[in-house]
Amino acid sequence: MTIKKGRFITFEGGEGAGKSTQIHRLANVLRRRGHDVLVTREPGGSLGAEAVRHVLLSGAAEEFGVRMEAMLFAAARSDHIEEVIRPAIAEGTIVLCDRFMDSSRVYQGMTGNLEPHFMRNLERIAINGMMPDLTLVLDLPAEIGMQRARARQQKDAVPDRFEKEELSTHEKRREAFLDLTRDEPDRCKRIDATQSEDTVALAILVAVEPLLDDSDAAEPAQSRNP
Ligand code: Z5A
Repeated sequence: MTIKKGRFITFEGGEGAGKSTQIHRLANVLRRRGHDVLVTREPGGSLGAEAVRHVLLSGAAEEFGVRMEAMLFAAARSDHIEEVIRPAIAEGTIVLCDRFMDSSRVYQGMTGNLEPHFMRNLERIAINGMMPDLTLVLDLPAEIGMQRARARQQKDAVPDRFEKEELSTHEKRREAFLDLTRDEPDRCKRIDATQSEDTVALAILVAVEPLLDDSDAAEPAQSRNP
């Protein structure tokens, strides 16, 4: 009997970078190839974490400070991992997650100015060994990402806790995500997200392929178009 290997792939980047779009495209390709795929997101992805998501994105926790927000993101992450991600991976599922620990490193650690040792300890406790096999950093100028996100929004939608921040803050985050691709090149791959959706999808598939063991899949590939 072969043991199917689960995989854990995370998508990171600024707002409007195309993470949700590309996760769903990749999930469709992998499912057509016969893989079990779970699409999930942070903050959220489990019952407990979805409850915390609302507290964080509505801005209800903002007045209690960035340290409190960081701990709430970590609590949500821990619940998400233990309730959803770890069990799925143990069953051989490919888990695709829209944001994960690198968002905490960038949003709370870097632009939130929290101390590195505090962030490292929080991350270690929250992820409890569940490191992504691959992290795809969708990179584009913050201004383009904001424009895309605004164009998608309903006319009277209110920007969330993080969307309303200054463009310069979003640009700093872009740089921090790029630093990750330089610091951890084996895990974190930069994807040029200014390109067309089809081109980005292809670049993502090229980055993911080495991780796949298609002998794990239930049936042969039917299509290679992402
Ligand atoms: N956060 C944090 O601070 N700490 C943490 O630990 C975690 C998160 C986990 C969650 O926001 C917020 O929480 C996030 C960071 C913080 N805040 N911000 N900002 P969210 O879940 O509500 O949203 P998001 O993660 O920022 O994603 P998004 O804004 O929804 O964008 P996206 O998923 O990357 O993009 P999209 O929805 O796929 O695409 C946006 C639009 O662009 C859409 O109309 C697409 O059709 C279009 N699009 C997509 N690709 C292309 C290309 N290639 N060309 C042209 N147009 C495109």
